[in-house]
Parts: sequence; structure tokens; C-alpha cells
Amino acid sequence: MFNFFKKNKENPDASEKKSLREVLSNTVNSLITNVVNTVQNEQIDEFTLDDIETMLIKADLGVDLAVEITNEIKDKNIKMSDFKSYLKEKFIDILNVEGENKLKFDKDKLNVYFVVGVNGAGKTTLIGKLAHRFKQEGNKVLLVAGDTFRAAAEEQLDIWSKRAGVDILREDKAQSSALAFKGIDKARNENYNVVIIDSAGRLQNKFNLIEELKKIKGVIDKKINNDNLETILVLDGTQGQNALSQASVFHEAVKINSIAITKLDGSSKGAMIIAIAKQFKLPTKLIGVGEKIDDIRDFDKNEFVNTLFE
Ligand SMILES: Nc1nc2c(ncn2[C@@H]2O[C@H](COP(=O)(O)OP(=O)(O)O)[C@@H](O)[C@H]2O)c(=O)[nH]1
Ligand SMILES: [Mg+2]
Repeated sequence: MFNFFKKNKENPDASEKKSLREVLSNTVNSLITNVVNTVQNEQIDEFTLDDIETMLIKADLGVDLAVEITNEIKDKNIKMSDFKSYLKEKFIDILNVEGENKLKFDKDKLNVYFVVGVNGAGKTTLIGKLAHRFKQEGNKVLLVAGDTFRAAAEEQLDIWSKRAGVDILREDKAQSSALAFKGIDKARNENYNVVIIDSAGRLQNKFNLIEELKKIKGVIDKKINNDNLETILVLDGTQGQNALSQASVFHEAVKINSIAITKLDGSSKGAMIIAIAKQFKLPTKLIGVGEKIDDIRDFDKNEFVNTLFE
């Protein structure tokens, strides 16, 4: 009867499922409640427009978009009573241009997921969660320990592979591009259908990092044939606009096609998902909502916006 309150017995790592509303509560405050509360009169005056702009920027929606919104309110003479529905429509419009939000997967193909992002963004954790999910769904999953610079990074991925009950390819002092090569070969030869490749993310040495990621991507592109490839950029959901400058660096280097936002639990900067869609036309496909193995969700734009305006 009280199962709802208990941890999942079969999987002690599982956490109780938080509602999206709970996960996004700080974002709702910063992006909706605070912004909407700045408007006190039916006619929105210049001072209020300034306040709206400030609040939107504070919520990490980005300066360009904040300015665009306040200009539109002025030009279209949006009134207080229409303000919320205007915002909602605006956010949906922006998220709609970014394309398919569903992570590519085809059970008849080899599915390769190349995961990039700066140190600490949450790559390895996301890979562990994804591996668990794919495994639960009956796939044969191989992890490739491509963050070869830090022994601790390989160790961490190893722990996740055991938690998820999937295989891992790791080699001491390997070159990450060579390891990616081997990983895809191994997957083909041994009938894996999911390969997830971890990578390094040291920003201190941006040039080397980018060159290295390009090399890995080059290897993957050559080997992938007609199979599925997702190049996933992992961004820390507590970083807001700071994460956006990372997006351009990585996108230029390896041509990202999906975004994962981690640590949304508790973050007040969920508006960055909208900012990314606007600036890069890149779809967010996954969100991280905690540190546990099942704290991963598919991103659904309608659910996201509806939750913001619930
Ligand atoms: N609260 C929370 N913490 C997370 C989430 N994803 C990752 N983390 C934490 O962020 C830290 C860095 O994660 P890690 O996967 O090592 O990042 P990496 O350096 O990009 O591989 C770890 O302490 C994780 O537990 C998330 O969705 N929510
Ligand atoms: Mg890592």
C-alpha cells in the first residue's frame, strides 16, 4: 500500500520519481513567477519593460531573446492579461524550430552515442544512466572509456558499467580515437547494438581538446556507415548562459546533434534550454534530474512548457 514511498527493491540505486514540476520549481520561479509578477498594470509601460528584460536575463534566457521579447511586447502592445499566454506561445515557437527531440535509436542498426562536454558537466553520469536505460530495454550495450587522460575517469565509468550491468572497453594509456575505433569494431563483431563513447573535457587546454575530439569524431564518421550516430553535448544545467559559449566551441568542432542538460534538479536556469534552441537550433533530448541511475528523462518540449505555465 505504501509502495509509493519505498525505494525500488530490485534496484537500490533507484530514487523516487520526482515530478517535472518539482524538478523545475526554481526555474518556474525565475522564468515565470518573477517575470510575470513585475507586471502590475494592464498597460505595460517602459519601466516595466525594463524590469521584464532584466528578469528574463537573470533567468538565463539570454540577452538577445530578452530584448526580442520586450520589443515584441511593445510593438504588439501586449497587455498584462495576455502576457502569460504570449510568453508561453513564444517559448513553444522557439522550441519548435529545433527539430526532433527524440534520441535517435533503431533496433536494427548499430547505435553510437558520442558524448562530449567540459569536465564536471555530467557526461559520465549521463552515460551510466543511459546505459542502464538501454540495458533495461533489452539492448546489448558497450561503454567506451574515452576519457583517457585521467585514470579516475575510467574508473568512474567502470563503476557505472557495473551498476548498469553492461560491458566496458578501457585500456591503459590508450589514445581515445584508437579506442573509439576499437569500440565500434568490437560492437560490430560481437553484436552489440548500443555503443556509448565517453570523452575528456579539459577546458584548460582548449586547442588540444578540440583537436582530439575532432579526431575521435573523424574516426566515428568513417566507421559509422549507415548506422545511427548521435553526438551529444552535455551541459551543466546550473551554468546557464556560461554553458552556451561552450556549445559553440563544441558544435564547431564535432557538429553536435543533440543536447543533454544535467543537474536540472534544483537549477533555476532551465531557461537555457530555450536559449540554446534559439541560438543553435539544437534540440535538447535528455535531461538529468539527479545523481541516481534512473534520474534521466527524455526531454519533451510540450511537457516542459506546460509545466512552466502549470
Ligand atoms: N544533482 C545532479 N547532479 C548530477 C547530475 N548529473 C551529474 N551530476 C553530478 O555532477 C558531477 C560531475 O559529473 P560527471 O559525470 O563526473 O561529469 P563529467 O566530468 O562530465 O564526466 C558528479 O558529482 C555527478 O554526481 C544531475 O542530473 N543532477
Ligand atoms: Mg567523466
